[in-house]
Amino acid sequence: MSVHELETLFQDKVDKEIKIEPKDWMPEKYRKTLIRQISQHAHSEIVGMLPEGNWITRAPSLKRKAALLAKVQDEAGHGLYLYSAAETLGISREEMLEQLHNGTAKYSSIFNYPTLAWADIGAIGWLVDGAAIMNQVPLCRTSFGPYARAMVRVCKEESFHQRQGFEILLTLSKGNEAQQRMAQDAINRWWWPSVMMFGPKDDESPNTLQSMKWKIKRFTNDELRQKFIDVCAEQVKFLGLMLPDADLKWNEERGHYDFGKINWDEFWQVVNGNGPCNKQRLDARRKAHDEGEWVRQAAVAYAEKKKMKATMVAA
Ligand code: BYC
Repeated sequence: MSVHELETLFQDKVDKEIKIEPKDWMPEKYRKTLIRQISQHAHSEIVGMLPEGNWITRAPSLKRKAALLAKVQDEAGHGLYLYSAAETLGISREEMLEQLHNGTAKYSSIFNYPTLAWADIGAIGWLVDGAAIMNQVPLCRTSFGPYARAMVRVCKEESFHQRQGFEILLTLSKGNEAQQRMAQDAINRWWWPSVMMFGPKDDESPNTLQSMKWKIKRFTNDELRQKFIDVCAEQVKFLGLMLPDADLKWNEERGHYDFGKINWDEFWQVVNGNGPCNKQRLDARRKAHDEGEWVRQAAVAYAEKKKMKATMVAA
């Protein structure tokens, strides 16, 4: 069969909602796009543990500490499922980690902002996990089987994360004046970076068109961003707090909220390594990787020992 015929067959499968599995024929660019997106997603989960991990020792109660610890552990699990899904496409975990550590692979811009107060943990849960769910629920129907299946469990856990964040902010919003101010300040700092998480506007997103055709993406960046803004504009009313956007206004005609200008210059600065915490985050990941070297060596040595014993028994 010619490549053209294979490509037609492939697209036909995608159009019929038949999942693509690792051993199926796929266009090289489809494989590359998925490796790029899934590994970026995995790195985001792993780097995403750092801003929240910062507050585990300082959570205000045992209950909050246990919930935060569980959430951060969930993120580690998500990273591992995603690395495994990417490995089925023919890239090794070592290669993906090398790309993260040498700065050639991206991870979500959002994790390059600092967590300055306890309320930031609430804002991350509500806004960052809220944005993640908005983006990830459609990924449960993405065309590549292992990615879609990994997303089902990830989304279940993310919805618990989102609720714990909202509940932290709700508690603070019912507290004293200082607590209310802390909650509002966290929302002010996390709102716009969360809106940017969905990626560049559609007319500046080089990958969207093809990814939609291959059903890797089910909605465009702008469609998901608008859904997120519509949901948050309503939810914030329950908190009695505000989103920091003077132009946020319901538009009857569009059936959506209008919103203010996004600072795309800030977004690209952060994506290109110049955000407030980019250096700190990468340094922390490299250090953890170096310090874990002995664990990897021990695991390999143990596996070899076990294999040798099994061969001796068989002989
Ligand atoms: N940050 O053509 P585009 C989570 C890059 S949630 C950095 O639209 P695409 C978590 C993009 O990679 C966060 N870079 O790309 C939550 C591309 O560059 P390259 C992770 C970004 O792929 C709570 C270029 O800009 N979620 O993990 O069609 C706690 C042009 O963009 C960003 C996912 O990764 C950004 N925000 O669409 C803990 C979800 N946005 O690669 C953890 C899966 C764009 O061409 N990923 N770029 O050099 C996706 O759905 C899509 O990859 C995106 C971007 C919507 C993010």
